[in-house]
Amino acid sequence: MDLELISFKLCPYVQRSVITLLHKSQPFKITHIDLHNPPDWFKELSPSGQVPVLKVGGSDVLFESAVINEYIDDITPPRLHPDDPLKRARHRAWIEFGSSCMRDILSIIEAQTETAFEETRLALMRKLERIEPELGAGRLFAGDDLCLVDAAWAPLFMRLDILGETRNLFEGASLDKVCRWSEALLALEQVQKSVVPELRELYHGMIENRGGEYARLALLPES
Ligand SMILES: N[C@@H](CCC(=O)N[C@@H](CS)C(=O)NCC(=O)O)C(=O)O
Repeated sequence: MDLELISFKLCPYVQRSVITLLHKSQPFKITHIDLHNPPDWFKELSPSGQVPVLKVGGSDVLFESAVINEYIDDITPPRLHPDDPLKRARHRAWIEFGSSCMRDILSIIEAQTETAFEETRLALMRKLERIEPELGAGRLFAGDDLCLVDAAWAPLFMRLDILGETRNLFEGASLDKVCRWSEALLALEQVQKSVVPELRELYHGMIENRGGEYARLALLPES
């Protein structure tokens, strides 16, 4: 199957699909675009104007990371989604929840005051506390084998890890299992290889451009 993933180097949603493709050892081509100045062919291709987009067989087009990941999973057995319909629905729900946590990270980065920063940080911590009891004794979300929830959450943990280098975002939160899950995910080869080598620098650049309190306190040199 001829697969081409249209990407923006910083995009965590694209990264979800890259993790799944790498995990499945499925060959694919990746084409990075500049989302701030998207080429005309991309505007034609993507109904939402967003990445990821997956071109299949040169002509068919898929969009939305959760849908793309399910398609990749469907065509490359064995499945990473549970067979049981109720369990599968619950996994889909936690993937959606992961997307909402990803948006919370943007709110943290964009917070313009220390109070807003703290409010947005705590809002995300409260959400992570909701997934904590879902985690069992295994290393990953549903045991020791990777599932699509893992692929969806690893990009979020990678960004929290970078942000955490200069400010402890987990302060005051009871998230032992979430932290263990994050560590296990970030140690996986398919996760480490799912981003460009310069991701950290690009991410810092993006944070500085947003000009929030986090950038002022954690990244910019004191004047
Ligand atoms: N719900 C989408 C979200 C994708 C998304 O937000 N992509 C961002 C880049 S990380 C994007 O393309 N933004 C450009 C825009 O919204 O115009 C998914 O899961 O695929």
